[in-house]
Amino acid sequence: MDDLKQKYLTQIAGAGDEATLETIRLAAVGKKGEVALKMRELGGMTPEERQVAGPALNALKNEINSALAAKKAALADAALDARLREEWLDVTLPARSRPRGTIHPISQVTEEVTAIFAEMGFSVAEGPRIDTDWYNFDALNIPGHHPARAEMDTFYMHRAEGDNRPPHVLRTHTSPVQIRSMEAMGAPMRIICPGGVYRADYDHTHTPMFHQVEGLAIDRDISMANLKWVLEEFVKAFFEVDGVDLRFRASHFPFTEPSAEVDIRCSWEGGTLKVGEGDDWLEILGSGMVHPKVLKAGGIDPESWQGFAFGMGIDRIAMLKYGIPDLRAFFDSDLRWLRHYGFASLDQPTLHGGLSR
Ligand code: 2NL
Repeated sequence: MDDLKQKYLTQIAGAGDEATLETIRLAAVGKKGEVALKMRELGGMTPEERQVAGPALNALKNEINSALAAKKAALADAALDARLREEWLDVTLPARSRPRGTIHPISQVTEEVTAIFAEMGFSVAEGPRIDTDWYNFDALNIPGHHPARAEMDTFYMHRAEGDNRPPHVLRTHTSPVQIRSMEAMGAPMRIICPGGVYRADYDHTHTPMFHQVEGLAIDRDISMANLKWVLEEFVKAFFEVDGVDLRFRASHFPFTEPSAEVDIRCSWEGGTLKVGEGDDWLEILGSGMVHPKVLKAGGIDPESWQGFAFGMGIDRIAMLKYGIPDLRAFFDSDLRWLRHYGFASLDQPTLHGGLSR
């Protein structure tokens, strides 16, 4: 029995894998293994012999079984250690050697405009791109017969027959967000609303989706003087110049009274724009005092509160500031164009750190 024990414990110790271990197990303690054969011999023994041999064989069987289990566990441990040594990944390594994407000029300019107005106490408001014709038109004092409401300028959402909900449109400006903000915040308030807007128009200078930023300040005793100062600060900061002349030209919008279009002094020497010098004028935005009817539509009492508002095209001021010649390229998703006109992804525009660098 000692020979048997020695033989199998040595074999188990030397086994290099689970298959070998299984072969040893069958030969030693399997149904037809050597220990089973020995057990069969118990029948031919005297009771005295059996009393010694029986427990000894059982002990042998147990010892071999525990040696097998211990070896099996040791082999599994070794296999896991080997895998852990082989299969590793340094998660602290950068996934790519450098960022491949760039910030689109529209995103960059939106961030720049936001940073400038944030410094003057304006927060950013957002709203749905699909809105009712009441928020997009009626609340802004744009009557039913106004040409801007005509089918050709506005994308109307399809309505199934019998649908009684109010007509919905793709917003043609961000003004509906300002009406919703008036309802939600009440006076006083200072917000800008940047975002995509839609008009059914497509040629060299128009795309059916483009971007606008509108601003709205409501308080007691707000006047055109406040508007003028805010816009002057904005233009200087945005074009990164120390001084600029603004020209307010009387104009007309249904939602402001009085209304003014704003030009900035500039020169186009050698085809590049210089803001703040020269004898040319460049129109960059529309503005005015919020029409009393519009304040009322937003739930604000025009007897107690006044406001100024303005709107400008983000795509247009991006083209002017960064010398981008073709509007339609903005929406082509051409990687070469994006690498050329895009901005580094980790530089946040701030007034103190520099807007564009
Ligand atoms: C332009 C002119 C403008 C506004 C937008 C506005 C919004 C509310 C009330 C009053 Cl809720 N006004 N927005 C005012 C004047 C001009 O945009 O040329 N945009 C590109």
